[in-house]
Amino acid sequence: MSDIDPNHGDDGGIAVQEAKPKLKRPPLYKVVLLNDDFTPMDFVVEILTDYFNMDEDKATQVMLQVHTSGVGVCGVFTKDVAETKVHMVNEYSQENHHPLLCAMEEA
Ligand code: TYC
Repeated sequence: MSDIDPNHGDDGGIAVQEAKPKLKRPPLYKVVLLNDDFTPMDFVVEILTDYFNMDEDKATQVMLQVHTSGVGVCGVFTKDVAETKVHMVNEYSQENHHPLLCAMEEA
Protein backbone atom coordinates (compact mmCIF):
# COMPACT_ATOMS: atom_id res chain seq x y z
CA MET A 1 0.00 0.00 0.00
CA SER A 2 2.62 2.55 1.06
CA ASP A 3 4.49 2.00 -2.27
CA ILE A 4 1.94 3.98 -4.23
CA ASP A 5 1.43 6.66 -1.63
CA PRO A 6 3.74 9.59 -2.66
CA ASN A 7 4.03 10.75 0.92
CA HIS A 8 5.18 7.50 2.46
CA GLY A 9 7.65 4.72 1.96
CA ASP A 10 9.80 4.05 -1.12
CA ASP A 11 10.36 7.03 -3.40
CA GLY A 12 11.45 4.77 -6.29
CA GLY A 13 15.14 5.68 -5.93
CA ILE A 14 14.77 9.36 -6.83
CA ALA A 15 16.62 11.66 -4.45
CA VAL A 16 14.20 14.12 -2.98
CA GLN A 17 15.42 17.30 -1.36
CA GLU A 18 13.20 20.03 -0.11
CA ALA A 19 13.86 23.46 -1.65
CA LYS A 20 15.36 25.88 0.85
CA PRO A 21 13.25 28.98 1.39
CA LYS A 22 14.96 31.75 -0.60
CA LEU A 23 14.12 34.55 1.78
CA LYS A 24 17.02 36.90 2.53
CA ARG A 25 16.91 39.95 4.72
CA PRO A 26 17.59 43.11 2.71
CA PRO A 27 21.01 44.66 3.40
CA LEU A 28 20.87 47.58 5.83
CA TYR A 29 22.67 50.90 5.62
CA LYS A 30 23.85 53.31 8.29
CA VAL A 31 23.11 56.95 7.60
CA VAL A 32 25.90 59.07 9.08
CA LEU A 33 26.67 62.74 9.56
CA LEU A 34 30.20 64.06 9.15
CA ASN A 35 31.69 66.86 11.18
CA ASP A 36 32.76 70.19 9.72
CA ASP A 37 33.87 73.47 11.28
CA PHE A 38 31.09 75.69 9.96
CA THR A 39 27.61 74.16 10.29
CA PRO A 40 25.94 75.57 13.42
CA MET A 41 25.23 73.03 16.15
CA ASP A 42 21.57 74.09 16.24
CA PHE A 43 21.17 73.26 12.56
CA VAL A 44 22.55 69.74 13.08
CA VAL A 45 20.17 69.21 16.00
CA GLU A 46 17.30 70.38 13.77
CA ILE A 47 18.32 67.82 11.10
CA LEU A 48 18.37 65.01 13.64
CA THR A 49 14.97 65.89 15.12
CA ASP A 50 13.24 66.60 11.80
CA TYR A 51 14.66 63.88 9.53
CA PHE A 52 15.51 61.16 12.06
CA ASN A 53 12.71 61.62 14.60
CA MET A 54 15.04 62.08 17.57
CA ASP A 55 13.98 64.05 20.60
CA GLU A 56 16.01 67.15 21.49
CA ASP A 57 18.20 65.32 24.07
CA LYS A 58 19.10 62.43 21.78
CA ALA A 59 19.73 64.79 18.86
CA THR A 60 22.08 66.90 21.00
CA GLN A 61 23.95 63.75 22.10
CA VAL A 62 24.43 62.57 18.51
CA MET A 63 25.42 66.05 17.31
CA LEU A 64 28.09 66.26 20.06
CA GLN A 65 29.30 62.77 19.16
CA VAL A 66 29.81 63.93 15.56
CA HIS A 67 31.41 67.18 16.74
CA THR A 68 33.95 65.42 18.98
CA SER A 69 34.67 62.22 17.01
CA GLY A 70 34.10 63.31 13.41
CA VAL A 71 31.21 61.01 12.54
CA GLY A 72 27.96 59.78 14.07
CA VAL A 73 25.12 57.45 13.18
CA CYS A 74 21.66 58.94 12.57
CA GLY A 75 19.96 55.57 12.03
CA VAL A 76 19.96 52.27 10.14
CA PHE A 77 17.62 51.80 7.17
CA THR A 78 16.97 49.80 4.02
CA LYS A 79 18.82 51.06 0.92
CA ASP A 80 15.94 53.09 -0.53
CA VAL A 81 15.12 54.81 2.74
CA ALA A 82 18.81 55.55 3.47
CA GLU A 83 19.32 57.01 -0.02
CA THR A 84 16.26 59.21 0.32
CA LYS A 85 17.29 60.52 3.75
CA VAL A 86 20.86 61.28 2.57
CA HIS A 87 19.49 63.13 -0.45
CA MET A 88 16.96 65.15 1.55
CA VAL A 89 19.45 66.12 4.27
CA ASN A 90 22.17 67.18 1.80
CA GLU A 91 19.65 69.15 -0.25
CA TYR A 92 18.30 70.93 2.83
CA SER A 93 21.84 71.73 4.05
CA GLN A 94 22.77 73.21 0.65
CA GLU A 95 19.59 75.29 0.53
CA ASN A 96 20.65 76.73 3.88
CA HIS A 97 24.24 77.29 2.72
CA HIS A 98 25.79 74.90 5.26
CA PRO A 99 28.54 72.43 4.29
CA LEU A 100 27.06 69.63 6.43
CA LEU A 101 27.56 66.23 4.80
CA CYS A 102 25.32 63.21 5.22
CA ALA A 103 26.39 59.82 3.82
CA MET A 104 25.52 56.12 3.97
CA GLU A 105 27.55 52.96 4.50
CA GLU A 106 26.62 49.28 4.64
CA ALA A 107 25.70 48.39 8.23
N1 TYC B 1 31.56 71.26 14.42
C1 TYC B 1 30.40 72.12 14.23
C2 TYC B 1 30.60 73.40 15.01
O1 TYC B 1 31.49 73.49 15.84
C3 TYC B 1 29.11 71.44 14.66
C4 TYC B 1 28.79 70.22 13.84
C5 TYC B 1 28.35 69.07 14.47
C6 TYC B 1 28.89 70.25 12.45
C7 TYC B 1 27.99 67.94 13.74
C8 TYC B 1 28.56 69.11 11.70
O2 TYC B 1 27.74 66.86 11.62
C9 TYC B 1 28.10 67.97 12.35
N2 TYC B 1 29.77 74.41 14.75
